[in-house]
Amino acid sequence: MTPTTLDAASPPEPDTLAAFERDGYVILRDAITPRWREQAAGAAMRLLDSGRTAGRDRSADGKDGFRGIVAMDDTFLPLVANPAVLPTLVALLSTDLHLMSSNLIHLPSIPPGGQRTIRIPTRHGWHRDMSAATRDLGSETIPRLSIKAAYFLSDPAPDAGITMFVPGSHTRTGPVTVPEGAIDPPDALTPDIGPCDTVLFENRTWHAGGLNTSDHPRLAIMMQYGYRWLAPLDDPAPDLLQREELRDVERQLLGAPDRNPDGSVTQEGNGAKPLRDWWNHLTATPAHS
Ligand SMILES: O=C(O)CCC(=O)C(=O)O
Repeated sequence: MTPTTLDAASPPEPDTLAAFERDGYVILRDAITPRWREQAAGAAMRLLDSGRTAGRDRSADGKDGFRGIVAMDDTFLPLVANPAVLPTLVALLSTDLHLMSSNLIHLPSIPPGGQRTIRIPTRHGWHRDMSAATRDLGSETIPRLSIKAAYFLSDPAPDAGITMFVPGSHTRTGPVTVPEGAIDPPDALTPDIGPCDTVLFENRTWHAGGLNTSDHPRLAIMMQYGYRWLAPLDDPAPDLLQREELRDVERQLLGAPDRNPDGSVTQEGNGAKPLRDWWNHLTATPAHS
């Protein structure tokens, strides 16, 4: 059964971790409830229908969305420390984590015969995340730095434009090859996910938003977690951190710095104590790194 609280969480299955290590992505089944998903879809549409410009992320081919949604509507807050996902993230990265971005993406459906400007052979859209880090460190040596948990709030039908992946591409050093005239590498696939599942993938895994021809917009949330020493991508939300009802683990993930309760500076890395304590309570297995 899906754990609903951090205290009820269990360590990840070895098969889950092995699949991620092999493929660079893995599906976690039933990571959210149908009820929460419905509420989140409503909250997402309210944001998209609003005139809000702060954090707005509009891009090519009618894509719309926001970065930093956990600070925009409390409906999204339970995703921050989702007990169905957090153990796998910690096992694959470490306890020294924070949330780098909470990103809502609205991908419209392409009408039959509609002209596209992305997902065409000259602009196929396949990429790795963290392109600046990859540029600085080099594509041969860039390590796993972050993992995204992708949730889909609209029907994840095969024609809905669910995020596609090239399995195993996280350990390749060169770019993926898209045959001339095509828009996908031959080994690309769309994960077989259900409405309440999430798919985790890392910064090195080659991926692209699929083609949405379903006649309905595709609504996705990408929660990106990375090491605390990496800069967040969302606007700072200092008010959120002050919320009394937050648990320490959530506060860490939302960016609490290395400080003592009185505000004085503590040793570098001490800000990861909440996740460290939680993990040590969960399992005797050391977290990654
Ligand atoms: O919209 C999608 O499915 C892909 C999003 C994406 O490429 C990303 O979050 O890096």
